[in-house]
Amino acid sequence: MQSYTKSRPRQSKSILMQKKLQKDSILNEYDLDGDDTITDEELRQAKEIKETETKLRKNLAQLRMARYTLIGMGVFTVAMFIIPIQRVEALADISNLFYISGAGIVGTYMGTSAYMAKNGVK
Ligand SMILES: [Ca+2]
Repeated sequence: MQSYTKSRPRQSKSILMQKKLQKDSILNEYDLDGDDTITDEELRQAKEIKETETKLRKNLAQLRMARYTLIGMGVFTVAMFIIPIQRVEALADISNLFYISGAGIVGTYMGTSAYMAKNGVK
């Protein structure tokens, strides 16, 4: 009983006391409506926003990868016309792998983006 009454005030104090943020806290961005109070709803919304931003960044990175792979394949193909024929023959095995892996990257990107557009980005 003694320990119960002893711990009770501490518990109610933590419920009643409002948490304060330091000035320019990194959590300020979660206060979406700017009323200096971070509600559970705002935290939930902020979480959704962060998740969406992460998805967009990921999509952008994949788009860049596919784009640069295509550009790289184009540059490689053009370079084949310029460099001497012995070197082209020496590079034949590598260039086959290069084209196959490049087409794989671009094809996978197009397939997944078409799939995600059909089923909603999740
Ligand atoms: Ca708020």
